[in-house]
Amino acid sequence: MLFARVLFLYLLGKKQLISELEEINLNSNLNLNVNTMKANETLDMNTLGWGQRWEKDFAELKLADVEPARVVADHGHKYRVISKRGEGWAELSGRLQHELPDRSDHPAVGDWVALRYFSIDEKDGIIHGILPRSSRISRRAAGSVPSEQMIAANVDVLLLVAALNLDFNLRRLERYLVMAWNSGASPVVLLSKADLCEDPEHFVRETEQIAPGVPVIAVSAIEDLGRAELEALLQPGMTIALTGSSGAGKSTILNWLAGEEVQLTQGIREGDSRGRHTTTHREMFVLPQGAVMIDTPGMRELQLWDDGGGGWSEAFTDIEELALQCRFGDCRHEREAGCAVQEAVKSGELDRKRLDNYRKTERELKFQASKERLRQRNDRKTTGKKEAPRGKGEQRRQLGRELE
Ligand SMILES: Nc1nc2c(ncn2[C@@H]2O[C@H](COP(=O)(O)OP(=O)(O)OP(=O)(O)O)[C@@H](O)[C@H]2O)c(=O)[nH]1
Ligand SMILES: [Mg+2]
Ligand SMILES: [Zn+2]
Repeated sequence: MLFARVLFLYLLGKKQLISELEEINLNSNLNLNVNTMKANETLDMNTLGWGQRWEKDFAELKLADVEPARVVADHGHKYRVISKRGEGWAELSGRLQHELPDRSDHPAVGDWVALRYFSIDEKDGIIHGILPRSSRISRRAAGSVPSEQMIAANVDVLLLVAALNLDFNLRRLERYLVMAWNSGASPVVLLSKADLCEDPEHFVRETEQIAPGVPVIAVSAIEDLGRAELEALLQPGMTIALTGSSGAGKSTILNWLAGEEVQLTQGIREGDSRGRHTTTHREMFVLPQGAVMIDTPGMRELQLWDDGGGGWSEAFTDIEELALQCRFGDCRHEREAGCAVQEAVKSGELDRKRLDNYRKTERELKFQASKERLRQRNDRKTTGKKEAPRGKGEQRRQLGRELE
């Protein structure tokens, strides 16, 4: 009796899911011929970035009747996923919804999931497991309580796109670099629309100053500039994501590299060079060069998220290196004698605005971390749960150790 009831609810839920999904009626947005696949034909998951590093974690889920699938678009509670059968729709199992109260633990674009198909000839199904993430691109969600909003998962290289027009702003780029260093992905700065700029090399040098150890490439999709440097990053199996302000030219870069219009683009506003928020959700594409690329919507203002892993300070290694030469170990770089940081500001080696931004970021993230700790403590009081899992910074160090 109970079984019949469960089966009924399951079928009802499934029917509802499918009718809602049909309404959305999206085009296939992948550069893979998933729509022309013949019966019994299967996709090679390696083209989507699958490989040995995922197989072990997948086996450890110990789930029966599941196949690996990758989330390629996030439509709120429904996901577009690609598995060996091609592209389909998926929803998170009721059990996982219950076990994962934090929205940031729900599937995000780029995630590898364990998919159980509805039937032997369908591509749609239910997600019963999510593999641990190798990196997490995230920001702070809107709202007074600090919480994490996922932008993309399992990204190897994060392209920070900033246009060389009136909207160009080094301080904003610094914030994007903090996000990148917090994520576990390797950052690369793309200075886009180089055709609009008299001297792109000047901006490349300026950007290099605030992005120690990060490659900076000037590109123009219109004039096909910087293609070779960019294509060198597009190795098969790699996952690359685009982020940056609205109108920076992210989707244009994707189309340029894909060699066709896979993503919609739109003119920016006259006057302030701001974008119109054309891309509205994150989507993943396979490029002809073999890499997987994730396009994301531009953000109005980037609110940083930090889990306390401390990765963010890697965005300011120049200041941290200077600080090592301060006379006092606990120097706050204000008015202390023998402060190497203040000396560098005086000599012009370090821009004061960069030091200000470093301080501002530190304050912002410390404040956020203390609020987050308070929230976790309160949560533990009510749920009786143990300490939260390790932060990204620690995860990345762990990954580094494993690769050594
Ligand atoms: N001159 C010039 N214009 C460009 C270049 N790349 C993009 N654009 C223009 O910039 C505008 C915005 O481009 P999009 O690619 O839609 O920008 P986006 O970053 O995806 O914006 P959102 O989806 O809103 O986040 C469009 O009008 C593009 O034609 C370029 O290399 N040179
Ligand atoms: Mg876009
Ligand atoms: Zn100092």
